[in-house]
Amino acid sequence: MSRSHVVDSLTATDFLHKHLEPGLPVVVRGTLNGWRVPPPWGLTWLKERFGDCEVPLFDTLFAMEELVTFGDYVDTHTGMDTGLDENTSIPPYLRWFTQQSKDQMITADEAFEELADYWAVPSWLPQGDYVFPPASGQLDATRDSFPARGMFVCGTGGRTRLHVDPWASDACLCQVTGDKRFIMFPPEAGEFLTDGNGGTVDLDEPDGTRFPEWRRAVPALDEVLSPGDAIFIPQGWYHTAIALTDSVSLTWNFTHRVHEERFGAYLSSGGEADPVVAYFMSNDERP
Ligand SMILES: O=C(O)CCC(=O)C(=O)O
Ligand SMILES: [Fe+2]
Repeated sequence: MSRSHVVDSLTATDFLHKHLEPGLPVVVRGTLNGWRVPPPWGLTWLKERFGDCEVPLFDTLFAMEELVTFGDYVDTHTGMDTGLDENTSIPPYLRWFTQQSKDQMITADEAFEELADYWAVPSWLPQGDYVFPPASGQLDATRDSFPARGMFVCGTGGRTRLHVDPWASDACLCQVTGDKRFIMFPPEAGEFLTDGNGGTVDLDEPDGTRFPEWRRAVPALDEVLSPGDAIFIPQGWYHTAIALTDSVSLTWNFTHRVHEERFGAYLSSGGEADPVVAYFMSNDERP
């Protein structure tokens, strides 16, 4: 496996030409260490701020299961300090998203407002020229809303099953607390990883009947993200993540102007009906 996708620093120009345009992932080590409150952010510190907030818990993909308080989640599902082994049960996953559809009741908007001064978007990401969310000026994920912008918290063993991100969009994930293993496959591996009916293999419990060739898919990236690291997840790449310790990440999705055509094709082939797309693309739905 080539490791050219792991770097210790990155310029905006290199990011644009070597990663964003061609759709190639990159892990940038330590790129968040200049934050006003540098990683790691302690779970106790977060609980002091947000302990009473109601937050949604999810399964290992994107199915919402229950609402609890942030404090209850931290008390119940983190701090075991057992280390990850085959006996570790899979805790639910706290995904606390800012507003991204008209009907969303629970949002992380106030929490993001409170944290806005404490962190910064990686310096290599574009500051403007986004087509999704649409904006004529600059956008900054610390202050502006993005699709799937959220704080992801999980105890050791928490995971996100293999998937491709929606909305024909790219994503950035900042690892704030703990270690998280990220495994990625290029879009071409879809031939082995999917069943042709919208199903993607669960690498933790692969169903060899539905996905007879899943073993032929070769990961192009298998890296542990530590506090201070960030990863770029290009559209179409299959990815799965597992928390090796209690973990906190900040993440959001976007489409830059260089992929305007791809996004246009997505919109005209039914994407416009997606509630998240509708929320961001129509002026009357957003505040
Ligand atoms: O950090 C994770 O658990 C996975 C993040 C991710 O892939 C997503 O939210 O789309
Ligand atoms: Fe994802």
